[in-house]
Amino acid sequence: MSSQSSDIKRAIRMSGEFTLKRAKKKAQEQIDHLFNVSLHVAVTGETGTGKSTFINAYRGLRHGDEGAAETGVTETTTEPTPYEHPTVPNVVLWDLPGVGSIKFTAKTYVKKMQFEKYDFFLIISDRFKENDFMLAKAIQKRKKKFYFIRSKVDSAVQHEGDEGTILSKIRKDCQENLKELGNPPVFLISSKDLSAFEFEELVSTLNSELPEHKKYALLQSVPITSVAMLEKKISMFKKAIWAAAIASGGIAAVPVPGLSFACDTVIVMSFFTRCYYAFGLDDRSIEKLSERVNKPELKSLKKAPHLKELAESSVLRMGASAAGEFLCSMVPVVGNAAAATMSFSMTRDLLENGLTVLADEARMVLKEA
Ligand SMILES: Nc1nc2c(ncn2[C@@H]2O[C@H](COP(=O)(O)OP(=O)(O)O)[C@@H](O)[C@H]2O)c(=O)[nH]1
Ligand SMILES: [Mg+2]
Repeated sequence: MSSQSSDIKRAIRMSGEFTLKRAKKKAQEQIDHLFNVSLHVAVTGETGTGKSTFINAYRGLRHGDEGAAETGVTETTTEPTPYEHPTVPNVVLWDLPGVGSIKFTAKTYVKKMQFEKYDFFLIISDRFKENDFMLAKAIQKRKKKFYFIRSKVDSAVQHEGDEGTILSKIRKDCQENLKELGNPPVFLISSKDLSAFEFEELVSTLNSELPEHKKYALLQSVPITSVAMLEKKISMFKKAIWAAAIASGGIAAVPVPGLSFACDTVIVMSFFTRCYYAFGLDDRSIEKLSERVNKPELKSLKKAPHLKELAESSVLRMGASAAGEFLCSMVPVVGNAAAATMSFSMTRDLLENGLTVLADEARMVLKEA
C-alpha cells in the first residue's frame, strides 16, 4: 500500500465514513457549520430589565463602546434591533422592544417580532412580572425554546445581605411563577460580571439543547468567563481538525506537484483566525480583559511573533503567497511541503500544531489575568 493511499484511508477513518467522497462531503458540512451557520438569539423582556446591557456584555462591549447597544434609555423603537457579534458575524443578538409597553398587546408583540426567525429566546427579568409569563407561554406555544434569566442579581445580593439566601429566594420565586410551563430552569445573572453567577450554566444548557450544527456558533461567540470555558472552545476546534484538513483540499486523490497552495490556505487560515478570536487573543479582547481584572501589564504581554502576523492579516485581504509565508513561519513542516501537495496527515499536523500554539497562548493570558 502506498503512503498516499494509507493517508487517504486515515482521513476517511477520521471522518467516520467509508468512502472518500462521503468523507469530503461530511468535512465540507462540518466546516460550513464551523464558519457559516447562523445563530439568531432574541433577547426580550420588559423595559429596563437589562436586555441591552446583557447584549453588550455577551459581545464583550461596554456602554459607550463603538457598536454597543444603548443602555439605561427608555426604548423608543418598536422594531427588533440586530447586534452582530464583533468577531463571529454569523451570531446575531436581537434586542427586542420591551414587552408590556403600551404599544403592544401580547398578541401583536408576537406577530410584530417575527418569532419564527430566532433560534431561541432569552427572557430577561429583574422582578417576575405577569408579562414574563405571557411571553414565555407565547414562545412555548410557537414551539420555540426560551431561557429565563433573572438579571441584576449583583445588586440584589449587594443590598439584601446573605448571598446564598437571597439567590435561593430569587430562584424559588421565579420557578414558582413559571411552574405551569413545565418547570423551566432559571438562570441568575449579572451583566456587570458574567463570570460571577450563572452565565456559564446558561451556556452549558444552551450547548446541550441546541441542534448539533448550531453549537459551533454559540461556543465561538461566548465570552471566556473561565478556564473551563476556554477549554471547551479549544476542544471544539480540536474536534473539527479532521474536517478542516480534508476540506482544505490536502487530500487530492492524485497529487499534482506544484498545485496552487492557495486553495488550501484559505480554510487553514480561516480556521486559525476563528481560533484566535474565539480564544480572546485579539488586542481588543486582551485590552478588555486587562481592564476587567485591573492588570494593565496584560496588554504588554509579548505575543508569539506569528500571532501578531495573524492579527494583522485578514484572511480575505491577504494574498495567497502571504498566507503561505505565514503558515511557513508558524509551522516548519509546511516549509518543506509548500511546493508539493500537502497530504492529509501533514495538513492535520499543521492544524494541530497551530491550534496548540494558539491554545497555549490563550491559557497563558488567562493564567496571567
Ligand atoms: N447592577 C446591575 N445593573 C444592571 C444590570 N443589567 C442592567 N443594569 C442596569 O439597568 C438599567 C437598564 O438596563 P438596560 O440594559 O438599558 O435595560 P433594557 O431596557 O432592558 O435594555 C441600566 O441602568 C443598566 O446599567 C446588571 O446585571 N446589574
Ligand atoms: Mg434597551
